[in-house]
Amino acid sequence: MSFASKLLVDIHTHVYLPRYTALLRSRTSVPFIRTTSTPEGTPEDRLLILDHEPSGGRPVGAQYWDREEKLKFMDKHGIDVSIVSTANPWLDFLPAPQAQALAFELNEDLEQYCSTAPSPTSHKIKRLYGFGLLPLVPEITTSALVDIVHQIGKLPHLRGLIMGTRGIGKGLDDEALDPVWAAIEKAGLVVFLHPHYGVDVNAWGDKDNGHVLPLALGFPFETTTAATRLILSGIFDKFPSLRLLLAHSGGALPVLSSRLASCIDHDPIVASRLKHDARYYLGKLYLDAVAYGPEELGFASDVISRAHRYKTTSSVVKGAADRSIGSKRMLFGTDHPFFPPLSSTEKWKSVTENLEAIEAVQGWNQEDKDAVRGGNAVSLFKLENS
Ligand code: 5CU
Repeated sequence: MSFASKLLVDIHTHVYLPRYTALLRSRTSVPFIRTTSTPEGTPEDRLLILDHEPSGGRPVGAQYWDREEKLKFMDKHGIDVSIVSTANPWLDFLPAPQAQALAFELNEDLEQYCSTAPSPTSHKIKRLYGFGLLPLVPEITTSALVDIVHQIGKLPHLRGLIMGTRGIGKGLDDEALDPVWAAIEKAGLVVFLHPHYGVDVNAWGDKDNGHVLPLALGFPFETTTAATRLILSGIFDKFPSLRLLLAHSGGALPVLSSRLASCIDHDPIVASRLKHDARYYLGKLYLDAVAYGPEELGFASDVISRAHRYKTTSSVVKGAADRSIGSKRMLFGTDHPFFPPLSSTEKWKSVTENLEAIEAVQGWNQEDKDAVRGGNAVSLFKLENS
């Protein structure tokens, strides 16, 4: 058993870099950070990133921008390596020229954030790597996007890029993005697809449920829709080596993939568009293991395991799929610094729950669990090629 295959690697962990935080502080409309006062009169920073953020935003502090805090969090939870990404809403709200300039600067900043962190001297793998970002906003040119892909590809600690669901205004299945996907595939970068917009807090009802509905359901449904659009656009037929990692274990896509296949079969516009049954494409995906429960992780890995059977057939193949196959495409994450505990605890429940879930998946052996905790990330992000 190699040393690297035993590492704990967090692939879903965010930061607002200082340059981005300064931008949020300079704004007065969402997204922004404002300083208010607690009832006791202490100044408090609050973050508003969603349009209907409950209770005037949430408290925000050094956990969101200070690298020391990230490293302390990692130490506290035994996390060896983090692949850090800028948190939503990235550059979505900016005009194209500003988004383009800022993407370039933030990618350089993130490289610096990772490369200057103290790292173990005993082996090549560093403590911090990153996902860069693209200026995916309306009116940006394709060549500007491709230039930023090339920039990210050359920064040694950036191993992928994080992407929201809007594309340049017409979603991710917009053919104008084809040169961007081609450049990403060629550079061997992993795309981390992450939600921001969710569904309206008031969808189908009126009661105040805090942040629960947009986060628990809206976020994953947004990812489900965007990833499904990509599948329907034939992205994996056009770019078969593209590596797409979905946040929150792919949302509802695993449980809906057979229904998706059936709807495609019955739809005159789409039925002949794809080379394979829709379930085949689930096997091309990577999913984070941020699902908080062993049954959900086990189910998602079953769906991925099953996918290879659909390479040549579109009929249902009987018998249970081998869960281990799917485990090779699932990767531990924490969502830090989101989901802080409401009262002080030694460890964050959002971390321990995800680790316990991995440990408890029926049908995953020790090797599968180690792979999900870190081994898969070491291979996917080529962490041994430092
Ligand atoms: O709590 C939240 O709003 C979030 C968020 O915005 N982004 C994220 O990655 N996790 C939780």
